[in-house]
Formats: sequence, C-alpha cells, structure tokens
Amino acid sequence: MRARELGRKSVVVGDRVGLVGDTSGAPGALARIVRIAERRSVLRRTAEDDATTAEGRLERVVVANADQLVIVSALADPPPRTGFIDRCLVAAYDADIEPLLCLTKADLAGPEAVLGYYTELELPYVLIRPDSDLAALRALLAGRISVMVGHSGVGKSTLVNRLVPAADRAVGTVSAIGRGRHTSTSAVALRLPPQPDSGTDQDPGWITDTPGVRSFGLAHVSAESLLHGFSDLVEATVDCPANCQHTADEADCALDAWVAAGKADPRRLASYRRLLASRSGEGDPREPERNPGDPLAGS
Ligand SMILES: Nc1nc2c(ncn2[C@@H]2O[C@H](COP(=O)(O)OP(=O)(O)OP(=O)(O)O)[C@@H](O)[C@H]2O)c(=O)[nH]1
Ligand SMILES: [Mg+2]
Repeated sequence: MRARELGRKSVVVGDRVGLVGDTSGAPGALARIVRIAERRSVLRRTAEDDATTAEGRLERVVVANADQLVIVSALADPPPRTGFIDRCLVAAYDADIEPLLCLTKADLAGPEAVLGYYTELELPYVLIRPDSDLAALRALLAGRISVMVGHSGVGKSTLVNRLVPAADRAVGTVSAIGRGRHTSTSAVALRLPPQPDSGTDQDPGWITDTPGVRSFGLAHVSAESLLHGFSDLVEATVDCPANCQHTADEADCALDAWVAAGKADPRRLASYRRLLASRSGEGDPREPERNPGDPLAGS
C-alpha cells in the first residue's frame, strides 16, 4: 500500500520506490510505499492538444523511467496512422526516450507505405507477424526499460504474451470497422525472461503493456519542442526569420523551400503543420491523427 502522505496519483508504473514493512512478498505480508525515487524519464500525454481547454490541461503520466518507447502500429486492422506515430515520436523526443517503431500484422499488409513515409528518419523498426521470430525485437529490448503504446487492437498484449509467456495478458478482437475494443485497462510492467540461447548473460530488460489510446495529445509539449519529433525538418529552420512560427501562413518560413527542393517529404511538413494547428484548436478534433495518404484517410 501507499503511504497516505504521497497522495492518490503519486505512484505510476515504472516508478522505483522505497518500501517499509514486510517485504517478503509472502501471502498476507504488508509493505508500505514511503518514497518515490527521482524519475529518469516521464512519458506524458494529454487528452487533447489545446492547452487552453480543460481536456488539454488534463495531463496523464503513461509511465516513469522508460528508456525506449515502442510505438506499436498495425499495418492493417486497424490501419496505420502516421499522424499518431508522428505524435508518439514528438512525445518520445520530448521525454528523452528512444523510439522504436513496431509494425504488427505484417501478415495482413506490407510495410512499404509506412516505411516510405519515414525514410528520411533513422527510425529503428521491427516487423511482426504471428509466426515471426522475435529475436531481433528481443535484442532491441535487451538491457532496457521499454513501454509499448498504440491504438486499441494493434496487438500489444498479443506481443507481450509472446515475449513473456507467463504474462497471460487478455487479448481482444477487432470490430468490423477496424477498431479495437480496449481490452487492456491498466498498464503492467513485466520482466522479460532470460534467453538461454542468446549467447550473453545481458539483462533481458523490461516491457510495459499499456491500454490502447484513441489519441496522443501533446498540449504539454512546447511549440518549439514539437519540431524535434521531425528531425528531417529541423535543419531547414536555421534559415527561418526570427520568431518564425513555421505555420503555412508564415510567408518566409524556410520549411516550404526545403520541401520544394526535395529535402523532405511534403507529407511530413503537412503533418507537422497539422500538429501546430491542432494545438491552437484549429485541427480536426475528431480525427487528429490521420494524415492524407494513410489507408482510409479521410474516410
Ligand atoms: N493477423 C494478425 N492478427 C494479430 C496480430 N497480432 C495481434 N493480432 C490480433 O489482433 C487482435 C487484438 O490484439 P490485442 O493484443 O488484444 O491488441 P491490444 O493492442 O493489446 O489492444 P488493447 O488492449 O485494446 O489496447 C487480436 O484478435 C489478435 O489476435 C498479427 O500479427 N497478425
Ligand atoms: Mg491489450
């Protein structure tokens, strides 16, 4: 149990804590959390992007102390949304957590469209299908504390069950309209099992499964920091006039020329500007994470 002085929302998954009492773990043993260690990293999201609304100010801590954000996206059923992935990248850079793109359901659709969109980034990725060997993923998880985020139904818990056979996480189905059913309702951190044939005795790491999210609000990220999720665009902005907001109506924003010169994908600039707009309440609040070009975009 938690000492009352710590307050109701003080402890999150991933926290390192000080305990007093009976720490034997035996049935009936009672220990109390009395202290929360300083966090190495904090992954946050908000319900909405616009910090002037109540929902935008409602900040949630997803997990503490993670050093890798595994962005889980299905290649189909539900279809991938690059706008969502872009938001996760912004959140990862803002929290100083390294991203890893995990594309599931590769048995249902190819990864070309999604990977094509990210060619300018050196974004590590893995492809997952039901029969795929998980050695590459295990190697990327080894020695690190990773957290999975993604829409409902993309296969996070299915993958966690394969990685940690004792996990026994419930898995759900995906409805006819391609939405998950929000099967997982709480985040759980699990220790990855040692791999006897990996040839090393490296710590296999930790993985946290989280409930599917509809959106990844970024009201807590400053406009300046948003750009760090777009490393393919950052370089261009040294040529922007002072105080350039990088929006489409900035006459001399250097990003337009950068894209026109073929140095970045115009869809990436459009996605960045869509994010900027949604923070000032101008975006489409119903589908903030779809980019034109995504499967089913605009439908
Ligand atoms: N074809 C195919 N189906 C998959 C794959 N991975 C998961 N699924 C299916 O996708 C559905 C949803 O999987 P879950 O693991 O519950 O998804 P989740 O991301 O944990 O969803 P929430 O807990 O709601 O956030 C299940 O019916 C899985 O069997 C895959 O690689 N290929
Ligand atoms: Mg789940």
